[in-house]
Amino acid sequence: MSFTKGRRRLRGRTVGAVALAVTLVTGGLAAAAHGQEGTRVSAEDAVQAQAASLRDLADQQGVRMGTAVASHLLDQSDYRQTAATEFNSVTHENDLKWETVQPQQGQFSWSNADRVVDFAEQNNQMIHGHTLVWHSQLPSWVENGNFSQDQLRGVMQDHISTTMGRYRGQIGTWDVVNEPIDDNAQFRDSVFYQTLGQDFIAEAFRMADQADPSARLFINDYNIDGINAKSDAYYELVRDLLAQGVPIDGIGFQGHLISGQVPSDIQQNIQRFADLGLEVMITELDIRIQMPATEQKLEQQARDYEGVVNACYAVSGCSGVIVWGVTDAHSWVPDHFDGQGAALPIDSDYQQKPAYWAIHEALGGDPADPTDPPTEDPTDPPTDPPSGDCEADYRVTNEWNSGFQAEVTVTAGDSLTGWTVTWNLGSGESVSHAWNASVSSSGSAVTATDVGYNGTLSAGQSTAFGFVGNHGGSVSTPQLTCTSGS
Ligand code: 9MR
Repeated sequence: MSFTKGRRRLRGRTVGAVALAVTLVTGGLAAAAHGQEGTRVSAEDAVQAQAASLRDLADQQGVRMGTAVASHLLDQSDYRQTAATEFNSVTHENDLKWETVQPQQGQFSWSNADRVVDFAEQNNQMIHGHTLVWHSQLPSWVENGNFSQDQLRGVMQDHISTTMGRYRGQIGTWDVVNEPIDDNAQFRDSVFYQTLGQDFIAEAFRMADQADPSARLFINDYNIDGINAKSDAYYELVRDLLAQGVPIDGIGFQGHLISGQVPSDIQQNIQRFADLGLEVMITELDIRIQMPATEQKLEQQARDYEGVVNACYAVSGCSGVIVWGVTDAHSWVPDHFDGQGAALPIDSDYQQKPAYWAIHEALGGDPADPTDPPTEDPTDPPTDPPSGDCEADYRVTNEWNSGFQAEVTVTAGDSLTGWTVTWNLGSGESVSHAWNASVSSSGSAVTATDVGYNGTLSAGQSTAFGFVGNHGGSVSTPQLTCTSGS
């Protein structure tokens, strides 16, 4: 992925000034709901009213900019509007966890999880599924079930296949195993580890791959954002899993961070996992502050967000960032860390904070002067609608000994419901895993189609999918054909 770098002009801006500008931007997150329509608008602020949302910018760059949502808050219009406008991806904060989905053995309860999935579909958003096998928020019938090895395998199999099966084709990426290593860099002493040993991880991934072969499968944890003993343990673990042929596609760095203490080697750490051929995602980003939040602390937080987001977007194998909550009012942080809070880019009144603008700028936006055209990067996908049905732009984003990763950006000519991209593989090439598209091959001919949520595009709108492939010595540059319909 390549990014246009905007200029940072907001450094001297006061929080109050940012807040005023915010009210006027993009209908001001939830400005209409706050009855702000009558606010007087200065010339400078009127210009700012044209600033793009984070979602617009992320879509233009073909990256994920997501948020965690709670189904019960979707009743609130401010919340709904902001979740839909600012983010191109959602994650269930709690509604897809084992204790919610299968509180009693064999009794599945989908209403809360379905609400979030329906919301994402209505708003044409990606969904990152969180989570299948985790020691926490696990019902007692699993934790204290005294199951034999075979019984626990059966329990895992049933939970994974039923949950993933329900959302097959709707949820594109999944945290299959969450937090299996503890803070001492040892396997966590969960019921899964006690009963099945470390192989429970490989087994869970194989079960998930069977349940939905087109989903991208992640392992996910906190305190692995920088290079340390715990992330080293993950590095060894995933290298091992890959060597065994376990179908693991990615690793999530949760990114629950403290302002002023963000590890300086995040990019290097992302890079080493990407070099293994894995997709990396920052899955639960929040950067907490010791309260009260002062202007200075919020500026520090903005620099911290900028550092993390840029670290991800600088590495082609890092597909995006998900923040853990829509606004500070919905963050888990104040309930869990005494005296700390204000951890998200949007505050409790739906006003954008300096951190918001830092992300905005990292995504190529410049809220201080949105009329400035961004510096063109020749590798950026075209912005003019193509003349035919659609156009597909192919880019190799990573390459190693015998493998490579590529990204294809589909841009609609006229509005489309469904798309199909075809191309021919070069000699010795094959496709192993794909994401955000359903990919099949017959001989050297490859066909990729949308996966539902990314099939509807308006004229000029783009979406991206990717895949990891093998090559026989060099990577070819194919000619692609894009047609409407899937
Ligand atoms: O944000 C979630 C919070 O509402 C729950 O009380 C908590 C219970 O463990 O889980 C929080 O989400 C966690 C996520 O599922 C896994 N990574 C750490 C997150 C923050 O605790």
